Amino acid sequence: MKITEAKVIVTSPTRNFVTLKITTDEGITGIGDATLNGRELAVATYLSDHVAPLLIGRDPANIEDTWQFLYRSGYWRRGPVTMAAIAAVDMALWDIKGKVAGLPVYQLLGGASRRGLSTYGHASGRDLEEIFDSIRAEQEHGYTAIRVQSSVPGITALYGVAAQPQASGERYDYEPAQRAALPAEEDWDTRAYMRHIPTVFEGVRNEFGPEMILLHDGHHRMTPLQAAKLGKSLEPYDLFWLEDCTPAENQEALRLVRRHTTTPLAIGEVFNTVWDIKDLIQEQLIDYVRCASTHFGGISPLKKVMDLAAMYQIKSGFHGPTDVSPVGLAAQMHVGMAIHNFGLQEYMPHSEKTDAVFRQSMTFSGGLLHPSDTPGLGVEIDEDEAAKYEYANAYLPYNRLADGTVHDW
Ligand code: GCO
Ligand code: MG
Repeated sequence: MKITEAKVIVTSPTRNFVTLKITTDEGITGIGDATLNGRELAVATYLSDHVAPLLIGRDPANIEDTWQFLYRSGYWRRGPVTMAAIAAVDMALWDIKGKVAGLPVYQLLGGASRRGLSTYGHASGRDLEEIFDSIRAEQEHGYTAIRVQSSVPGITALYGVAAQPQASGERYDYEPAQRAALPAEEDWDTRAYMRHIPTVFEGVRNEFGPEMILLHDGHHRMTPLQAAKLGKSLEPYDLFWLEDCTPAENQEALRLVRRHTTTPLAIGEVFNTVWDIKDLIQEQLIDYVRCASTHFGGISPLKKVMDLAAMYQIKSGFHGPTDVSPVGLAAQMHVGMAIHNFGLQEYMPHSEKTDAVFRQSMTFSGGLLHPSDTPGLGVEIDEDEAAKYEYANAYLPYNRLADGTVHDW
């Protein structure tokens, strides 16, 4: 079998997605997600100008060889643009392999290690009452694990707090990237945040009791010492994880956090290769790997990093916001089904328009996701539907402190 076409499809059903579709001489097709929120066209160009011509004539069966060829022959390694492009190829080739074998991808990765994937949903609000309502709404959708984000007195805009009321009428008006000519400027005050967040979790525990699985995302904003302090002050509320407590480019910084708190730590959504996370794993400085198939080079490296993590009892907590397309989500669902050290999957349903473009076969019931037994990844792209939604420039926001200094967002 030979690859005859590699086509990049950019579509924007409520938000932008970049998808690679690979076609073979036997008519079998495979798709992969290459969406990089706010920088989508860079990956689209990388794929169409520099990768697609290299794929024509190759045997789609040789997934590992193609991955290594794209990684090494580019000479300029790593980085989100390169790795999202390689990820899309990797996913599309696993999709094709599954279709050829007549098996869902998780079967090719070793078979099912569980009935389905436990998920967490997202609750947020401006005050405790809104947060409680938001948690109850998530419970009604079947979630038993919930990430809680809250507004903070003294900060006007805050990451992860959905617009209230849900302006678009969609369940999650959460999308942080805005369709605008310039990125939105938000404000930030770490001391105000650190004072307020423990009171939120105290309130939530008092209202919902000890059983509920609770998570929180620090979104890269603290120094190691601040992160250590927040982790410690959250210990009484028994978080399942505290995510991205520091920016983590400096893996060693996590040693300090780890020395001071027993709050479990999750990191990795912006990581691109094993080199970004290897010290965190080998020194057991984290508990959950947040990497996403799309930004980590695809299914092949995600499976490998989880096998490394398994040696240290570190589990998965793959990144699953709506900017990971249904294809990227499917890719990591298959990995999550197969690995022994699965932890929890982030799951935020896509919009109705997105679901019409990407026809998914996965199921979500009783809080459990299942990728389905459809051969391949189990997602098909409807190109006519995709063509209805033109790309629209969108930027993620950024932060400034009170004195005007740019801060991590
Ligand atoms: C999460 C993430 C997202 C990111 C988004 C950026 O934990 O789900 O932090 O909300 O902000 O993916 O594009
Ligand atoms: Mg996050």
